[in-house]
Amino acid sequence: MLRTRILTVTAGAAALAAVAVVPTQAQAASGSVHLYKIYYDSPGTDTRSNASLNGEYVQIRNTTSRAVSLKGWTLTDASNHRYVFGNYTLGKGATVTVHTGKGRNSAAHLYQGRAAYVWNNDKDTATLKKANGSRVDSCSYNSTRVDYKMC
Ligand SMILES: [Ca+2]
Ligand SMILES: [Ca+2]
Repeated sequence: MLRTRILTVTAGAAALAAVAVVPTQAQAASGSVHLYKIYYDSPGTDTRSNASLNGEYVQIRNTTSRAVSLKGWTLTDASNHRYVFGNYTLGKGATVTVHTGKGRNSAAHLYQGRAAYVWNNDKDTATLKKANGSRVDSCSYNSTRVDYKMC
């Protein structure tokens, strides 16, 4: 009776240890906050209207298993136009669209509030950095044949 109980406890401990190890490996292996898409040539003629400016955007995706605060992070282009994230948290598995023009920020949409385009229609580089300046990701394109880039 006692022997059986000890064996059961041992098996249980081994199972717990296995459970404890697996999520750690999964976190390390999968998931990041990264640039997902740049829509650099907004649809139609580039009139600089707010709607056209907002048709130009960058998407950032969080494939980690936890929400990540982007407060103080920066998104810059090749000529150092800089967008600084405010008090914003990107949920786990979520994607945020950072539009060039003006608008009301929400969980899924942020607005740089600009009156001019940022992402060149031919070539450019988007760089995402943490508040401390360390680079998180960058994404370059060099084509006028398509209007967007999947990073
Ligand atoms: Ca256009
Ligand atoms: Ca640019």
